[in-house]
Amino acid sequence: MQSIATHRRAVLGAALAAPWLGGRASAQGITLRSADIHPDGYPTIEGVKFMGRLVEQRTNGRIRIQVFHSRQLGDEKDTLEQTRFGVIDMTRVNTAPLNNLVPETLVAGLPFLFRDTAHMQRVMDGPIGEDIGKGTLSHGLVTLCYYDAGARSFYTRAKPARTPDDLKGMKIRVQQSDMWVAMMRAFGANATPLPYGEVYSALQTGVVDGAENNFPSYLTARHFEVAKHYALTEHSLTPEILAMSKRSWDRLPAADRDILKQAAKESVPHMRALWVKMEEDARKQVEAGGATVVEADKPAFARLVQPVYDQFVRDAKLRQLVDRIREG
Ligand code: GTR
Repeated sequence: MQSIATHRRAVLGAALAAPWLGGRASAQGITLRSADIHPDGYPTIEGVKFMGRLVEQRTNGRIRIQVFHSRQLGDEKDTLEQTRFGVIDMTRVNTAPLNNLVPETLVAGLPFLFRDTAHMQRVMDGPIGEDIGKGTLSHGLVTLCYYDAGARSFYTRAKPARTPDDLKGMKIRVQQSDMWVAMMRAFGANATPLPYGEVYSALQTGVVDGAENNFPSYLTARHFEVAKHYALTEHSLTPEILAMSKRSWDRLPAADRDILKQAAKESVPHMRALWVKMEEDARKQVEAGGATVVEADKPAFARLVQPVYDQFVRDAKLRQLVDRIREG
């Protein structure tokens, strides 16, 4: 067993010798830097902070996690790149910005695949989630755990998207993923992929006619101020991923990796409890703030998604994942 002091010296030496290493090592220990686009207090941020407290306790303060919220380190595509190359150590992103790089991740966002939240959680917490997560490894990322992101629904400026007909010809902002672009096409809309940080002004100026997201994001990004019609299409239950840089991971001893992995796992129920509460609160707040929430014809949307599956679930690996999810 390596002593802590030896480990510290090794880490410190490595950090000095390799400036690309994200983890800041000092005589006091290692600080892992973690990125998120959401504001402080958002359940994903609180999940990672909770994980950080566990890690700090279990390593006697030797390893800490510092969370950079509110896009301080950039939008999700940027923080993913930085994490892959070890400039930062961890990032919490949605599955969508990983889709083009790691096709397994697109499965988790497929429209109307998960039957409900319990199904999504069971799948992502079990062997299927693990298999999806393995796909990130060869791209420099270790998937630590999945967090909830609720159901995504459409919100629009002029009128609610109750049916696919309402969406016809509308420009809808989507995340930067080819699968999400195809999903909009299947629903009859025109997709405009944009980073999250640009959505508010795109909605405000009419560059797009609408977007889609869960209630907590609709609230905290203030999109409800500029696109007031929220229709409960609930077309995707795509979860969030907490990923660590493989470069940072590889230089930690196995015992520390176990501590990180276990703490990430334990942060999931904490995050989920906060999420449930925030979903309810956010809905109330956007309604109080002038947004209207209406029911949508979900079966009419669900009937249109086959082309997305035909285009993206082609090879045997992805087909198997989808089949296992459906059976699960
Ligand atoms: C949120 C999600 C973010 C990001 C954002 C978006 O629900 O938490 O990670 O994916 O949506 O639409 O860009």
